[in-house]
Amino acid sequence: MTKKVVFRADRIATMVESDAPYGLIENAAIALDAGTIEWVGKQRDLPARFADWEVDDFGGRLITPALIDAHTHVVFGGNRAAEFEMRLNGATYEEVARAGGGIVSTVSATREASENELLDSALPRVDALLAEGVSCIEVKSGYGLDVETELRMLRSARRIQQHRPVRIKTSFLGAHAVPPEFKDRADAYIDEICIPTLRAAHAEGLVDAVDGFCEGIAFNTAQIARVFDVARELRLPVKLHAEQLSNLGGAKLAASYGALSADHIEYLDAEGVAAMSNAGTIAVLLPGAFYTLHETQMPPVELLREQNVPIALATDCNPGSSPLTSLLLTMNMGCTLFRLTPEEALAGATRNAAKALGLNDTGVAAAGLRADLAVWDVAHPAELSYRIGFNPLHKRIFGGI
Ligand code: DI6
Ligand code: FE
Repeated sequence: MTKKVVFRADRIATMVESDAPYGLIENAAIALDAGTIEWVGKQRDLPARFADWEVDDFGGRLITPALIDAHTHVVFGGNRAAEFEMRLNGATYEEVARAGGGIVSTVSATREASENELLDSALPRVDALLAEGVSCIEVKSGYGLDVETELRMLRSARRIQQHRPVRIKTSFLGAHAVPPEFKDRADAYIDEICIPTLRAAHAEGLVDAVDGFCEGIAFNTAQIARVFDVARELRLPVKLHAEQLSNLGGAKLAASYGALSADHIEYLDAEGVAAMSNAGTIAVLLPGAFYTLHETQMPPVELLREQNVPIALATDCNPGSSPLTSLLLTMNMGCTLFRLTPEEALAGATRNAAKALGLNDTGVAAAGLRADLAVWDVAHPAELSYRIGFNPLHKRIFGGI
């Protein structure tokens, strides 16, 4: 049951773009009614109409918008710990592949899993995110690579919100990898499986956005464009895994479709940044994959700043390149690995993460928006990015409760 309540705290980092760093308000109050923020400001300015509302005083704690994880693959079968161990015991890439490792092993495990099994195995990962104040998670398909399994992944993802107080946004990622049965026939896979599956998933109302993996080991820009043409026909927004391992011009292609985001982008060049800037495409940086893959090419953070491309940060939680379920650690990695400021890191996990999902009702603490908040046992918002592997969440507020 939602209720009318006024929270007080020494500080609210509203993350509203303003002259104040973090949109910070000291000696702050925030009024919530039926899951919506009614008012935010200084305690001494609280309008009289809130005077008789119940008050929750959080004292020296900090309130922020709830966090948003804008790029995950939390629904998948099995895990890849065995190949992680094999590699660290000296096995070569080929030996790992011959032992059935790599993305193909996750595809087999996902195909074998029922809808309930996929849901059950995703929930602990979701719980880890929620425990750090996350209110909204984007979840991709892409480990089925056949009609039935792609649909099953999306159905499982949508069902998460029946089991946990969280908002789920689903992205169709049929163009994630070429499945073994289509080896060397990527075009046929796009035409015979990926596009018909997208149409079926959309007809079932399972798709919020269409994603792809544009890379030498996945799909080229012409193949991605064929999928994006269908997305456009279905009036679905697009986003793209682009320039993760090389520069194929994926971000530029995505921008030409007005993409919500281009993600990874370590190898993005100035032309790609300019295209994203013109299209209003968000840069989603994924330091967990950078870390896991020992990547050394840094995303072009300075160019993104110069061209006013908003930067989001996400876990990329997946069994291969980023088995990461901490958005706070992701923020720390964004600062330490990519040299983001703590303010940029928090904006990346709130305001800009919302933009990367096309959501304008969340991501900042402002009147009229959803009452999704996090209350932290910290005095200053920089502490959220500064600590490594420590969770200072005091309370998560989802829809006002
Ligand atoms: N980029 C990645 O790093 C992952 N997917 C993607 O599009 C890899 C996924 C995996 O190895 O399971
Ligand atoms: Fe990803």
